[in-house]
Amino acid sequence: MSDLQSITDALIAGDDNALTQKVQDALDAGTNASTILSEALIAGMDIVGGRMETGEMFIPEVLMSAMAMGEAVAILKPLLAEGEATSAGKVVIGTVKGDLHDIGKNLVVMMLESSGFDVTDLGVDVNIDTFLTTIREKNPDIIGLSALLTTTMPMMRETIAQINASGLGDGVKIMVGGAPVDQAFAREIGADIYASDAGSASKLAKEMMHA
Ligand code: B1M
Repeated sequence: MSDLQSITDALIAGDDNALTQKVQDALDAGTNASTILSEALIAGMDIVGGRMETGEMFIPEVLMSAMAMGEAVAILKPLLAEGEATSAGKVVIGTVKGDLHDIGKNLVVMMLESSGFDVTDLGVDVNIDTFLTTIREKNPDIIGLSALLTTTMPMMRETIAQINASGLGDGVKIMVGGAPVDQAFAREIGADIYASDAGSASKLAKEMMHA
């Protein structure tokens, strides 16, 4: 069995000890950190999602996979980071109210930080007032909103509307992402940037800062 396949299997099994060991073994054998992330871990979470949909996996099992994924990503993080010294800009980011998914958002945070952004991560289930207060406090260049559920996409729209109504949106770029979000929806709700994955999120954020 290939290194990557055995990593995917340990992720699906939610076996954090086996997973972290296999990730370390693959790194020691010379496998690239971003290959492990995209081809074994993110690919594995897609399989978990499919099994969740068909009822082959239940929430506690999905949660174990998610927690194991977090531990594996922590091992890869320093290797994926470019570690730029100066701040590329300030970002306030969170998963919108009603939504508890944070694996993808955490990857976006990791990529932004490794590109030199100063990131304030508000976590999950972030209500609109928390966004508004933090924007006032931090004066960010970019606000990031993540949503993984079709049922929380309207909260993304509402959050942007309230940011704009408060006047705090002036001069700030809003970036959105998450599996059910696409470019058309982003445009419709008034977001400035849509990013389909963590890599393009940091690339587009950098481009936006130099625009
Ligand atoms: Co949830 N869940 N979940 N879940 N879950 C999905 C999203 C689902 C598609 C599974 C399925 O049915 N196939 C489905 C949504 C269906 C829909 O809305 N149409 C679903 C459901 C239904 C639910 C519950 C309602 C289940 C229930 O209770 N009956 C419940 C909701 C809880 C809530 O949020 N209120 C629920 C709960 C959970 C867990 C808690 C068990 C767990 C989350 C743990 C955690 O995040 N800490 C969980 C998980 C793990 C998933 C799946 C399996 C994996 C999500 C994930 O981490 N993917 C997911 C199925 C799937 O996506 N295949 C599913 C890997 C991650 C790297 O990708 O998050 O897409 P992703 O992030 C990418 C991009 O989207 C992008 O970059 C990231 C990295 O490349 N991106 C951004 C994300 N945010 C961005 C922000 C940006 C830019 C890019 O700018 C700011």
